[in-house]
Amino acid sequence: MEIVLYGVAVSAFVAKVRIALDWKGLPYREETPPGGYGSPEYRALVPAGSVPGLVVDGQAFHGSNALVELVEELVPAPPLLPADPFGRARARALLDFHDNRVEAAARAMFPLVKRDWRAEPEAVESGVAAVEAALARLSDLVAPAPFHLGAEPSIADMAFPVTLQMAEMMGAEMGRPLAIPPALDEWRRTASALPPVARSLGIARGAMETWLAGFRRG
Ligand SMILES: N[C@@H](CCC(=O)N[C@@H](CS)C(=O)NCC(=O)O)C(=O)O
Repeated sequence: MEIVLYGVAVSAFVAKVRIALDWKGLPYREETPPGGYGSPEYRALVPAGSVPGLVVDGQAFHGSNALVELVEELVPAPPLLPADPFGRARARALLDFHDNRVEAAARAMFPLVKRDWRAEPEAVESGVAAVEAALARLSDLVAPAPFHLGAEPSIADMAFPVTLQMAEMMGAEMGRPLAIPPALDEWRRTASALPPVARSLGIARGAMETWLAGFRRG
């Protein structure tokens, strides 16, 4: 199988799929979308134009959760999802919570960093507080032991650390540190130490540092 992952290093959605591929030990090549995401050149390869995109033996796929499920079905071990239907449903719901609550709130901080955020302290406060509210909801939803779905890690753990790091770095940049609920501390440390997660955290950290430096005003 020839696998190409199209992505950008700051993206938590791309990280989710890179982590899934690394978890399986699948060989793949990672490339940035030619012409940038959404460009005609990239859409010729991945018609959706979004990242992550995955091309498997010439066939293009998109949507990070569909890509995770594809990887899981192509290579079942080691698993990314629990074996039982209830656990799988919980994992999918947590992925949805990650994408639509936590990542969505973290993503809303990007335009703030680009603007003159010093002139908009209320916007900074509400941007960071929105991520904290999503994390408070998450901590009510889960009881990590040590992972969200029990003793074994799943993609429902692995998807979060890059997003948390991204929000933390933007909060710190704007002088409003993000507070992560203490109940999630140990889970976060354990999930972050999984080697594929640690690798993507490193990739995303470097890319975020470069991105943040690009908007830093003297
Ligand atoms: N639901 C998509 C979201 C991915 C996403 O929003 N990707 C952004 C970059 S982080 C993107 O490609 N935006 C451009 C576009 O959608 O055309 C997924 O899970 O893959």
